[in-house]
Amino acid sequence: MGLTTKIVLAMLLGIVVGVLFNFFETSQVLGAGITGFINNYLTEGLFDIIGRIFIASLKLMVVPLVLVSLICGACALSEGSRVGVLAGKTLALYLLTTAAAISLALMLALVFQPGVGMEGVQAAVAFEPKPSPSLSQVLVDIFPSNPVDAMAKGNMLQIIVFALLMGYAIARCGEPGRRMASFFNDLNEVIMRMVGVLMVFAPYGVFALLATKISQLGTEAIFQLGKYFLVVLLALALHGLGVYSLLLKLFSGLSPLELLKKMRPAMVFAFSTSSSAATIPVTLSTVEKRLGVDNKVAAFTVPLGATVNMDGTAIMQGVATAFIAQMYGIDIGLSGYLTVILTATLASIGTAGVPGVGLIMLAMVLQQVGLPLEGIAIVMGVDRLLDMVRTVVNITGDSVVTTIVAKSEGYFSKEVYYDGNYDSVAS
Ligand code: DAS
Repeated sequence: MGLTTKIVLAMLLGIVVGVLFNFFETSQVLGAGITGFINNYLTEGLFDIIGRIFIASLKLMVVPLVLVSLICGACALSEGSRVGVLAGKTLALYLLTTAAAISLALMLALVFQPGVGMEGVQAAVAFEPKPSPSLSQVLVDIFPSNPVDAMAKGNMLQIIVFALLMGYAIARCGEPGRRMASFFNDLNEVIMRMVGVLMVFAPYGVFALLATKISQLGTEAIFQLGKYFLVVLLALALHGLGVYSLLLKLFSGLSPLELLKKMRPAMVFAFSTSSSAATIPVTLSTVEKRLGVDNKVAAFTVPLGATVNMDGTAIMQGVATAFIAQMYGIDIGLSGYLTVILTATLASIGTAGVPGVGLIMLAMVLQQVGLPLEGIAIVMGVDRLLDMVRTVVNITGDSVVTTIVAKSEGYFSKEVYYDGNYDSVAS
């Protein structure tokens, strides 16, 4: 049985076990003793430990992989004259898809009115808004003042900037540059092999993470906020399956179904970890080895996308903003919704792809249009499961744009894309 099949089966088993544990917890059908054992020794014990080790093992590889593969990619691309065009296309498509995502979300929320009649809903938990950075600070923060600090903190945008600069310099450094390029290409092979070694443990990590997360979901909150929950899911499905398929067909002529089938391992990782950043090693390996995208492009577009391209998150922000406005009976008007689209699109640039970052960005959006931040405390109750689903949309969007840009720039293999190889996640 291939690794992808094992990962998908582990996901399904984790969900089933999580739902069962959730049922035991809420119904107490097994009695306090057994339920307590399950909580203490499994979901908050063994499974929690395995899940946290699994995420740590993924994060372990993110910085070295992004740094080295991007230095290799930037060095190789710098020999050509299309670096600027490639970067421009990538950024334009990322911003365009994010703006489209939040516009779709706002339209659906205005049609289905999930917040109307919700005036009496109480907050599930208190939400302490964290100070959100100003736009100018976000732009300044993109440039590292200390590359070691950037790597230590996993500041993806700063690592990308440093790697692009180093790769560009290596390409213009004669014999020393050729030696360095050879070294980094060899090191990239080793790091990809390390990712492959860690992938062996993936099924256990995916199972443990999902069994824990699903068992701890507040199902009562999902019923109370059912309409909000369903509108977000509908928008995520329409964008993830409709908009991306349309873009892929229009801009590359490639089969959307093939991409979705081959992206399964990365989607399962995104769903299990709720972190685009932690999923970078799998997204990178998948688009290169299964979609036929050249490392020169993927090494730039995938880490960049994990940081600046969060269509799923933008969708949640669009629906949540309309939901909160409706719940409090505040009409922010067309200008308010246009401000939401602009703010959410720009807000996604400066925030890392980690669990729950969407709510922090939502605070920025609500502040911009004068809506009460207390509304976040309401939607937080169902945000955990929505975070898992929207992270899948986030990385899928990264992969679609990566494929479109790679094909348009000639750094793409159609044979690999259609080769029917559904199993080499990271070899
Ligand atoms: N979990 C975030 C990500 O990694 C998305 C979010 O919080 O909305 O993409």
